[in-house]
Amino acid sequence: MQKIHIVSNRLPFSVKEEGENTTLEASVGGLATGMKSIYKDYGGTWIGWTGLDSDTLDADKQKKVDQLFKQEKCASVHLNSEEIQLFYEGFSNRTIWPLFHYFTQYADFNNEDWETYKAVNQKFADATIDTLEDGDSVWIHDYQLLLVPEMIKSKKPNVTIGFFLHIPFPSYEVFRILPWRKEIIQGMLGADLIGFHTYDYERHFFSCVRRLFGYEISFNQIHIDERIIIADSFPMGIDYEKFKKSAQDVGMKSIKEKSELHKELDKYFLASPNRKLILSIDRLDYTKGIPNRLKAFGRFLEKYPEFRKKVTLIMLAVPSRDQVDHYQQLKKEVDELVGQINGTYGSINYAPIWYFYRSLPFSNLIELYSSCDVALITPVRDGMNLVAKEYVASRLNNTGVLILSEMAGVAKEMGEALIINPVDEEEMADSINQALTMPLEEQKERIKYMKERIQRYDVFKWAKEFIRTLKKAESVQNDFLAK
Ligand code: ADQ
Repeated sequence: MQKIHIVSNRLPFSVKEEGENTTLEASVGGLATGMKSIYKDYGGTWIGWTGLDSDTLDADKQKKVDQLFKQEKCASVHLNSEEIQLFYEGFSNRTIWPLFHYFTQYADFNNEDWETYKAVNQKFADATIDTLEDGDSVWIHDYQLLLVPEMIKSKKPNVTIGFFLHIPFPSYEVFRILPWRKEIIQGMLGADLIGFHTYDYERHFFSCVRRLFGYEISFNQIHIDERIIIADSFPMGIDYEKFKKSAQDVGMKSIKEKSELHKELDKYFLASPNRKLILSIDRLDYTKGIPNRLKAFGRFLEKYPEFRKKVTLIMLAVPSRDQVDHYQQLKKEVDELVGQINGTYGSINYAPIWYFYRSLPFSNLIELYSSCDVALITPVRDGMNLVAKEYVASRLNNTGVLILSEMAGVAKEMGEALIINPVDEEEMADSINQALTMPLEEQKERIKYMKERIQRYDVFKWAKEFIRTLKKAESVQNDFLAK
């Protein structure tokens, strides 16, 4: 049978240490959910980094970790502390991430980081090549591994390669800033199918290919000598049924079974029936537009004083990349803004913002999605944004309002949301007012349409559709060679 292997920066498990005991804990992220069905059904291997610093592991420990991953059909790639610093925190998160999200002023261009990025991409490619047989397919994920497609193709031309980018692909005027722009495009062009979340990212990619190399492009196919490469958009979905079912379970819980958080939410609403909750959930990342969102919420409380003491913003920020300076500065800015707004509009029994700087268990997330009247999702740039889809999927009776940034890939599929410009604080403040005063019938109408779309094109459909197009890319190539 033809196998399909998955390659991503991180494997879908984290290593957990409890005393002498080492175990693996499954990741619940969107990618892990979508890919698990694919790599199991097609008998492949998942190749990726363990998440550990190999300098801290002795030979026995490394062997043990490799064995645990092997039992799960995963092949581990080991990174030492220098590689983690220069490849992961450096080129991936200090160069590609800011540049591709249009934060050009945050992007570092450091030759040592680039050299390590190349060497680590080669490590991933070599680990993949070791597990491959002719006729197999490989699906490579995301911006940490942009060079891997070409590295595999040059050694294994008979393997069909798919690549999916989970972040935006920027316009040529931004992409051209990168000193290694040609190498990056060449790396990606090793794939037979290149996938993006939206048509805009695909269009930007084509324009870079055309302007940097002058290759012929017809419809969505790039022609390079004897090769045909397809690029297309595949908007990633969520496990819709899981969110729906979990929201139903939350609704059935007796008081005894409820979590502390849930009880607090009940108390909040009981205190006054007119109270409303707004939800904001992201990794603490400068692309997510958190300071603008907070300022807009402050402006809302200033402009619409009738909502003071009646509306609370629950803001969850998951700690992320806290070794990178820009993330440390952002944390400081967010802490100060929350303090300022709570200081200005709060009272003994009212805090305008409840701020959690931590990751929450899945069950708490569902409780929040089910309880909050408004979801405020306002990134300044975001490849897709799955939180918006998770919120809609969890609204059992179709009430609730989604306020969404036009800069998130997901906005392309969610025309019924209140779409805003994430740096326009005045517009955002007015949208919060509009959301809180929207008639129930209108809320239901809007959520219903979005829900239908999310249900139809869930994460499993997304993965299947990508694989189907990958097979098509293979036959288009074979037909071309046979002519
Ligand atoms: P992210 O930038 O991580 O992903 P997103 O798509 O919103 O962004 O996914 C975040 C995930 O983390 C969601 O599934 C959410 O439920 C979970 N999460 C958020 N806050 C949490 C908390 N406090 N506790 C626990 N879980 C929490 C990147 C790109 C996105 C793209 C995805 C998928 O930046 O644009 O949508 O990949 O391709």
